[in-house]
Amino acid sequence: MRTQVAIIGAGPAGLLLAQLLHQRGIECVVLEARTREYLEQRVRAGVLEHQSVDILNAAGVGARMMRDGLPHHGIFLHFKGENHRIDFAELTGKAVMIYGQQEVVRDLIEARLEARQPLHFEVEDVAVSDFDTDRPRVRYRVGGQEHTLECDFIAGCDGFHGICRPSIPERELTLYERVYPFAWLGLLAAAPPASHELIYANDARGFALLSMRSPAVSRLYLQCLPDADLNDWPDERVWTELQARLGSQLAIGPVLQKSVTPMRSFVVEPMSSGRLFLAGDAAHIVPPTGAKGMNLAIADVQVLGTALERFYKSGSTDALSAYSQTCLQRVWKVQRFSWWMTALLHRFETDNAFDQRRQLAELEYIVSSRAAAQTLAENYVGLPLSL
Ligand code: RFL
Ligand code: PHB
Repeated sequence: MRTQVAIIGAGPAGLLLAQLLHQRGIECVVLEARTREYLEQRVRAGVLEHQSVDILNAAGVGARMMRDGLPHHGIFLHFKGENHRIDFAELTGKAVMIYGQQEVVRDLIEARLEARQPLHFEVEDVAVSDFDTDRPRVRYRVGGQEHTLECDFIAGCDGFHGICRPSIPERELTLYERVYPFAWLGLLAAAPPASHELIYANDARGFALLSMRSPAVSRLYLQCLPDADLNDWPDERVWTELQARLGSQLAIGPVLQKSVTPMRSFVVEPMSSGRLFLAGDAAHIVPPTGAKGMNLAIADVQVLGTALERFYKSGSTDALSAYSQTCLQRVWKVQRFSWWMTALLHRFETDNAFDQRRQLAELEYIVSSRAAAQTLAENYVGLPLSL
């Protein structure tokens, strides 16, 4: 079997890349380890930067997002018992869109299957090789049958725990990593959100976040220990803790999903090796405080899609050679922002009273200085792709 681009992983990165290539008349095959049902149920990110919205619309998969997504023109920072609004519209002229990652994934899967383009689920033992030549190969198994796919390029969109990054010789890569001494306990609840915009809370008991998926479904997060056991967090305890940290009268409803997510910052350099290109979580992880993970995945494949288009149109490999450098410039700025939001809002076990006062002073500065608020706002709505 032959194709032009073999895409490993059907998360936002892999599926969007497939759609961008299909629009440009470039053939690809998508290989995914999980089932379609699993991908469409997996509750993860919820915030799309304004340019992610533009990219999804231009890719022709934005109709449901524009109908059901919630445009947000600001967020609240909550500290010392009060909410302070950061007005994105006024500070940047832009907005973000609340639309669940699994909805983005659902729209992309539907577009791919409707176009009758190859997307294989429950693929096993994927192995990539020969990407140091111009005939890379992907071996895999589906339903007990072995397959070999020959291609021009491989896109490693298989997430943080995928096989593509570890297939690159170790000596070629430099890893940058920071693991945080806390995690997020996430709750999806059938309860109307207590605020029409997100609330990010810095509280003496730890960070909390109120987000949402619709006017009837709340998405809530609590800072917890990295090894937190869900058995220690019955629903009632979670609600009590959320109320205390967010200082809002939350509407309580049935818990649809509860999970613990560890927090890390991670970057691999370079994001490519020969004809293998890494995109999304396969190349970098951010702590979720800045709401950037899915947006970085979208930005990466926008750059990769354009570079592949250039190659197939003109034979030029310039944009492909620059892919890693182009992405990393922006990735590091987004890493900085995600780290900064995390440091601003969480309690660190090494913090003393001085650090807590310093955090509060920074929050007070942000909500009282237009320059400081604008810095937060322009990063949150999303830095331009060319930065
Ligand atoms: P994904 O979504 O992990 O997709 C990778 C896919 O590859 C498959 N795979 C394989 N397939 C074949 N063979 C193999 N050997 C394979 N190994 C893996 C996997 O099954 C999977 O389907 O990576 P991608 O596409 O790079 O997308 C990245 C995003 O998923 C991630 O960054 C975000 O979810 C992070 N994130 C957030 N990002 C945002 O932009 N805004 C947010 O508000 C936000 N909130 C969050 C988040 C992540 C969270 N969790 C649970 C990690 C909130 C949370 C709680
Ligand atoms: C979410 O709605 O899941 C969400 C929102 C903002 C974040 C992280 C996650 O910073």
